[in-house]
Amino acid sequence: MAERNYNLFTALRAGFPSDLDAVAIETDSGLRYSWRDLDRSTAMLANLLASLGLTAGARIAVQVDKSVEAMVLYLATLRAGYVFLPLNTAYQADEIRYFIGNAEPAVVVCSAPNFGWVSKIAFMAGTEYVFTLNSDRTGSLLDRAAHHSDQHTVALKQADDLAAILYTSGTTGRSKGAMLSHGNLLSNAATLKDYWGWQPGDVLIHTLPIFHVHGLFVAIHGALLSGSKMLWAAKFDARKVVEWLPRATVFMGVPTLYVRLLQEPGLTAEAARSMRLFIAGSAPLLIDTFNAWQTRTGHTILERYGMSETAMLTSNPYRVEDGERRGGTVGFPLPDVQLRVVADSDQPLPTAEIGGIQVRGPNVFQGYWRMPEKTAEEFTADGFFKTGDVGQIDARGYVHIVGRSKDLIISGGYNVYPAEVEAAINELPGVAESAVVGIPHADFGEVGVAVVIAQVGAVLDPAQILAALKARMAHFKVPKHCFVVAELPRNAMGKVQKNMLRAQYTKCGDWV
Ligand code: MLC
Ligand code: AMP
Repeated sequence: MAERNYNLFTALRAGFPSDLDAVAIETDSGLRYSWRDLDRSTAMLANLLASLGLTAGARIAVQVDKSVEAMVLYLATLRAGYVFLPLNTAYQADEIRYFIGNAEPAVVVCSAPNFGWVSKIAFMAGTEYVFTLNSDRTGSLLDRAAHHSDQHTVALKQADDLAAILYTSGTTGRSKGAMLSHGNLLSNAATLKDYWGWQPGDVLIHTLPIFHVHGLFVAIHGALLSGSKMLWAAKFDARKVVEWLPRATVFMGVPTLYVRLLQEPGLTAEAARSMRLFIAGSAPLLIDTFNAWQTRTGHTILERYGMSETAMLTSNPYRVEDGERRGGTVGFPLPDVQLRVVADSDQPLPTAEIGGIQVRGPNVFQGYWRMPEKTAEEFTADGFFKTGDVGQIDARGYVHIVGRSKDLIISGGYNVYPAEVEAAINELPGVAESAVVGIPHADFGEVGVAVVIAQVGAVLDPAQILAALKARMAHFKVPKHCFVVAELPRNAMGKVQKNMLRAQYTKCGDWV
């Protein structure tokens, strides 16, 4: 009997419709891709990767603008059996140097304008190949792939072979690479396909970036696994989404996208008539947004909860028979996910009590790349992963997220780790100490505010501090406001009391 191939690509390919000439993707720049185009272009790129003589488990690191070709590169990496490592396009040289140094990718793909500095970093780190890929379908990657066959036999993979590494920051120290296997991703995609009722004929509006779980896995796997068409935007544009709504059935986004869509006068029940599902996640969806959406469109947003290490964990029900879709909750644990709320001792807590959220299931990652001690710390003796989120399960079984034990700001769906920003501020000349806290923000949900103490005799300019940060780190991590103060509030142990800072500066979210 032929050995079963657990390669995720095999499952995604099996979802393609029988009519390969049907349109699979339509872009905001007027391009159309058929299912056959996707099949052939993934084969050509997979053949290119296979021709490079890479070792098993080789990482393909990719920092490129969103395009269908970038998605094809992800699929081709799966198909060829290598490990995909997507990187946020906002990352600057220091950040990229760390990721490439840590992951040691055999191949790096970047945009042509960044080739100079990215290739320098990559070659210094021992990367063998650096290709370019631009959002207008140019670059050395596609030039090279053009010489390869459009037939390719999918690489044989076991369920626990790695498919992707997603870097996620830590509360202390540098980012950790979450290792996700073909089995992790496939089990989650299959569960969501069923739970959210994905079907051929669905049309997904895809506007999220494709370097994180939400846009890369949840959205793309959902559409491909069910042979559904995508309306593909290189960047989120509220007006474009409203224009597309009458042709679509599914939309997914971080809460900021819903907030921005609500500002569009064209968002009406009539415009959303063909839609069957609006999904939100990656950050808390405010109940006001949930209610306003229901009033304006007649649709109830389905909120779900997940993370890089686990893909999706919980979801509000899609089908009426599964229960009511409730705002302010992230719904029930997905069918194959075990979720518990525990005390500090890791002992499960009774209903409605607040504690740490721990999870176990086929979707939970394989560990942090080359960090066995860190991995061991994040799992309990009985195999549950400690999410770092704090929540409760109510009497009806709905999970509520009430906070985080990790010092983390989620801004417009991007994670910002105060420790990383504080370390960068503290390195600036004249800075004695700093604290970064998250405050509410109407558009991004939450934004960072930096509170800084100068060294004795030094004079600091808040605007210069922010400018210095923008020169060295992804801009979404840079606090939206900075204050230079004489002292920070501390507790008896001398620890900075971030909750007091948050309370003190919370109002400035209104004017940043
Ligand atoms: C952009 N900026 C941000 C920001 N996005 N600042 C804070 N937080 C953000 N999320 C900065 C820009 O660098 C710019 O600064 C300024 O804000 C204005 O930018 P903009 O034009 O308004 O931003 P825009 O390009 O429209 O981007 C906003 C956005 C984007 C919401 C569309 O952030 C986005 O696509 N977010 C989605 C992130 C996502 O996919 N998360 C999923 C993670 S997966 P300057 O200084 O440069 O002018 C996950 C697991 C799970 O969490 O459960 O899903
Ligand atoms: P990331 O590390 O980027 O994958 O971010 C994962 C984190 O996003 C989770 O640990 C949660 O803190 C948060 N998150 C994801 N979905 C939700 C949600 N629906 N509500 C609140 N927080 C969420």
